[in-house]
Amino acid sequence: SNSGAVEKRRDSLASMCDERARMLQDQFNVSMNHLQALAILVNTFHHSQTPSAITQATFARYAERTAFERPLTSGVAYAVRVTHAERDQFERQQGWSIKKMYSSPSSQGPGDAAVAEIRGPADEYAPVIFAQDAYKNVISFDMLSGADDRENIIRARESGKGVLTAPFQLLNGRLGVILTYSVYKSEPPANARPQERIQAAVGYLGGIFDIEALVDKLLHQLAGKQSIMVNVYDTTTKEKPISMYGSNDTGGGMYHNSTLNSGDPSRRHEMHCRFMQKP
Ligand code: WA2
Repeated sequence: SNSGAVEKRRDSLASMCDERARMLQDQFNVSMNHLQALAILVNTFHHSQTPSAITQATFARYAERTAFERPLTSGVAYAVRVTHAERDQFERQQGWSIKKMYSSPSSQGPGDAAVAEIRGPADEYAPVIFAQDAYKNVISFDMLSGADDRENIIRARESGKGVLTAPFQLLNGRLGVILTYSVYKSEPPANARPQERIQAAVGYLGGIFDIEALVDKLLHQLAGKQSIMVNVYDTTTKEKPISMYGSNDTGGGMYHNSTLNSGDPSRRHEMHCRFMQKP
């Protein structure tokens, strides 16, 4: 019967969409676990040894050689916590000064320019000191000076968990999301209070997810990719979904919604799939 055919088509769309969502989620999980291991590596070889056993060159080489372990990331970067009192000495040691991320106040959103005026010097900074080669242009930029990075760092260090930004425009002009793990001087107990975690934080490891390029690559590995159209959204704000992948999710007809779990409970994501051709 005709309704039987529709049913069959709906089932096939659902299973293709769920398969893609599961694959994306698995690759995201794998990438996330490896970022956490990299945060431990930085703790062990940078913060627990004097002098540090990591330089930009060794970090970049290690990150490049283990990139296959983080299939959805296009790079990693490490920002270190520097207090205002430590700033001068830190800058002398590095041979560069800490820079603000966006020179134009308009990119910080309306109203912030005036706030920045009266705020004066920040009480702490998070300049990037190590980065995978593709992102070495972000070295010396204060990650607390950009709204999305700042919020992520603050959530990461008080939770001790991996946290994710909404999609936003990166310094290189591309759309991305950042996954951040805080690095602690010594690992706080599992039941530590946020205040104890904040105090113990010494730096922040970030994985850069270039969603557009990497989801595309992933989906191309699947058979039948020509037959369905995939869109991925950040639906944290239900009324204002942010497109992360895909275009023109329009037209009526049948579609399937597969949920994605990023492991960050304060963010929601969905995958929407449609057939390219009408039956
Ligand atoms: N990394 C690369 N490009 C960016 C960026 C970023 N953040 N923000 C804007 N453009 C070191 O969470 C800590 C990386 C931030 C991590």
